[in-house]
Amino acid sequence: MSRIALITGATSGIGKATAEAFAASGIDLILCGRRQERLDEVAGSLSEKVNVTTLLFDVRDKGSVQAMIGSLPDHWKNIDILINNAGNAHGLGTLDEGDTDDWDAMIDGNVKGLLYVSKAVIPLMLERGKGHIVNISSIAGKQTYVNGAVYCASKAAVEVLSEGMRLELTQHGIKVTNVAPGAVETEFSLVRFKGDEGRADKVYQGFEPLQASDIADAILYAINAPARVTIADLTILAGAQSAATVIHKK
Ligand code: NDP
Ligand code: 8X3
Repeated sequence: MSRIALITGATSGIGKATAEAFAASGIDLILCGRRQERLDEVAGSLSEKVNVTTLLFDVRDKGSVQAMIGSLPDHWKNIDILINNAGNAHGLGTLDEGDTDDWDAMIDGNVKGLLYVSKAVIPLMLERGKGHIVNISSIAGKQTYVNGAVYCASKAAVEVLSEGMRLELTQHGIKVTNVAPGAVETEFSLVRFKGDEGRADKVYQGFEPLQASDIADAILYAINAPARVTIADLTILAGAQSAATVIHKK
């Protein structure tokens, strides 16, 4: 029987690439995001390979998270793999000049949203005595950088939550993997810089950034490890990157 994965943030970047990699491996998909058109597009192309369903919700809305995941038909509630990927950075600047709406978006989405989705899915895994949760953190969760305090704090929280989840869930047959990517060329910088394409493009110039498919490959490795192996933590940097903000550009 094929496995079922629920992926948040499946409309773009790492989440979308993970959906593609999972479909190629025969894993059925519950794709989540806030843009129905994008969800339909991804579902349309992947449903030729595997069974796909979509859920439209904002991870920050706990009522909607519970209601949408709760509304899945019984078969789809047999979630084997949860990819907690939805998230973004909003803005890059000092705390004194920071926009509190940006802080809310990062803390509410990257931290509380991940918790709300996990709270909806963990009981389903506990009932079955198996599962695998992959949390997408960041190198920013391990190394704080100038002007990134709130985003870095939100990802540091993901690192801690991965550890906390592993402590709680390993005894119940549920694995937890924390994935911390470096610079991946996605819509991440476009969102961070509020649609400023020039500024977003500049982030990835002068070196070869990671592609979303590189992270998807690592996730696939973690979820396909034998039962005796838990891949607890993966940090994946670009080839030219030696730390969060140290990138050797040409
Ligand atoms: P993208 O902007 O390309 O994708 C972000 C995804 O998250 C989209 O599918 C978006 O879907 C979804 N999303 C964002 N906010 C919400 C929300 N409130 N509710 C529901 N879905 C939401 O960026 P990436 O693919 O790069 O980002 C994916 C994850 O990887 C994030 O957690 C990010 O922090 C992390 N990361 C990214 C790195 C990078 O360099 N790109 C490096 C390290 C970590 P929609 O808009 O349809 O809701
Ligand atoms: C995204 C990578 O280092 O730009 O998490 O914050 S970074």
